[in-house]
Amino acid sequence: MTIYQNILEAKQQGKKLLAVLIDPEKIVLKNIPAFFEKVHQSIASHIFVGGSTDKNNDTEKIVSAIKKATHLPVILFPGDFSQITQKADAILFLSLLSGRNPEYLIEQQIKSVPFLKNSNLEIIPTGYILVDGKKETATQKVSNTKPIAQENVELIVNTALAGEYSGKKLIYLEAGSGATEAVCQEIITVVKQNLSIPLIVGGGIRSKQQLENSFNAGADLVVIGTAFENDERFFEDLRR
Ligand code: 1GP
Repeated sequence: MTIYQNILEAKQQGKKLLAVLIDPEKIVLKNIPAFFEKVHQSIASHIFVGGSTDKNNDTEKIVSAIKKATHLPVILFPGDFSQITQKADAILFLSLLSGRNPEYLIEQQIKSVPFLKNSNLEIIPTGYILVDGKKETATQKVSNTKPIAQENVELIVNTALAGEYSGKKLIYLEAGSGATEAVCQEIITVVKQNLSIPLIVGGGIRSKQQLENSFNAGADLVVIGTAFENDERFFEDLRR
């Protein structure tokens, strides 16, 4: 079964998924085995790897070490095509639908083709929607795009549906890494009501309560990075 089929099945069964986001610029290689001991005691089901930038080109090295440390699916969440490595299991093939920068709507995707066309990576077309998390995030700066205001619910819903109608297999609602305000429950609920494909939510989720709120509002998969980077004891709150 593919990783995507697994996500679809979980959605159908109402089983909620949690991805731990690892930023190759922020994790120390030698700490990976100990980090994963904690991951494995938690409800984490997926590992996302990526960041807005990877200045030292560490992604491949980090992904290789992660693959040795875990059997959880490892999915690339790349800031640009240079972060693609064959060592992962799958890639979120992202289009930044909230922005109007062709570089992140189609250029980066074209540049990634030589790395993908002969690879074994499972490619998962994903509509990526940045909403305002009340903090200028790295995604915003790097992509030179504006997030959608959380008040503009209709635009967020229509953007998500435009993604689904264009054939995206996932929609990722993103408040931005380290966001002050996570995506609010109302938005998650309305997007979920309109969407048929699985919904990912991330950015600024720091507590078990916030995680549960996002799940209850309709997120099929939640992504958390910063809260684990700041304090690995957070894994203990999320024991399986
Ligand atoms: C960022 O959605 C992810 O792309 C996770 O955000 O780092 O704020 O958890 P945090």
